[in-house]
Amino acid sequence: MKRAAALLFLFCASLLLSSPLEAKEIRLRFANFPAAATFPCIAMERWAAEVHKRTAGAVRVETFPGGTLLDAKNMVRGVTQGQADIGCISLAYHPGAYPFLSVFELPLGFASSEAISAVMWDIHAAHRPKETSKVKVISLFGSAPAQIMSTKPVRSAADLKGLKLRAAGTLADIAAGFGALPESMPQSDTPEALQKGLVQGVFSSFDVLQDYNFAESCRYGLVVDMPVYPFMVFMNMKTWESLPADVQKVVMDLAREHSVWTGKYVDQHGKDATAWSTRTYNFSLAELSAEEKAALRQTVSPVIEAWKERSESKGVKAGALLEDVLRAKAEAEKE
Ligand code: DTR
Repeated sequence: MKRAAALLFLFCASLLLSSPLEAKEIRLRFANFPAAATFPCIAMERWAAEVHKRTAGAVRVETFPGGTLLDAKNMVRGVTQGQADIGCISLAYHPGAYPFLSVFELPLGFASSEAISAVMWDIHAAHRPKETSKVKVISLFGSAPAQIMSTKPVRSAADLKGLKLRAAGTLADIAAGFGALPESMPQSDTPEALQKGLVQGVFSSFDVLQDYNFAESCRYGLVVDMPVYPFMVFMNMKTWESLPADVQKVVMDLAREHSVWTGKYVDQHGKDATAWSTRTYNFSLAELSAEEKAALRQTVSPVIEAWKERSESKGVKAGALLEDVLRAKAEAEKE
């Protein structure tokens, strides 16, 4: 009997010894709305690979691009209700929901996504606004500055008047500000709108020329260097709290670095996509002079006052926030 008990004990011990540290694999479901080739999804795949690597395989991230798990409209509700552990949104699709973070939709003259993505992370980390308190923010980045892509020749600010443009959020107000006719819709609805002639162009960053093949219909482009579209990647709070401390550390150590990585990627990819469009579809690109860009920004500056009123009515110290952002911008653009 004693012998049997000893053998049973040794067997159990060997079992325990062989795998006590191999904790059960953590599986995270990451939902995203645009097509897999687009920069928000390229960033998602990079984040998944980095987390898997940096946790020595303890965490496996399943990615769901193209709205295959949650689309743009249902992303926030779906993640907070646990249909996915992680989600990505373009803040411009949620007017009024982010009175603090929508400061990054304003015409503040950021020249690159790399710079604004660093500033977005630092300002959010410093202020920790109420609007994101129910989720865990794990990355913040911008698209590259928005430009004009058009089915009609556009070479000057005057050519923008009366142009039916796809846009979203404050960028739609800005398009109206320079006399265009904005049609607000998620990026994923734009291909159909172009095909049906509902819009004559797109007001977004140039990466979509290639990633959504918009260059096939939009053979003309105008560099206006208007604001970026800000994005937020966030985790369900229960999922976050369920993660072991060492995994939480990996995620937060990655956060700012990955936000800037995404900015660098989309800045370069926009340039590559423009070159690809010229090679593939003889895409014709014009650019406003620095003076014309400044004049256009002045024309649309009333959106800043309108934002201040809206955000102050929701408890945001808008003036102080704007000063902080412009100070951080000057620092970031020095780097
Ligand atoms: N147009 C903006 C931002 C944006 C730029 N590139 C992509 C690619 C996929 C989705 C969105 C974007 C927007 O609609 O958010």
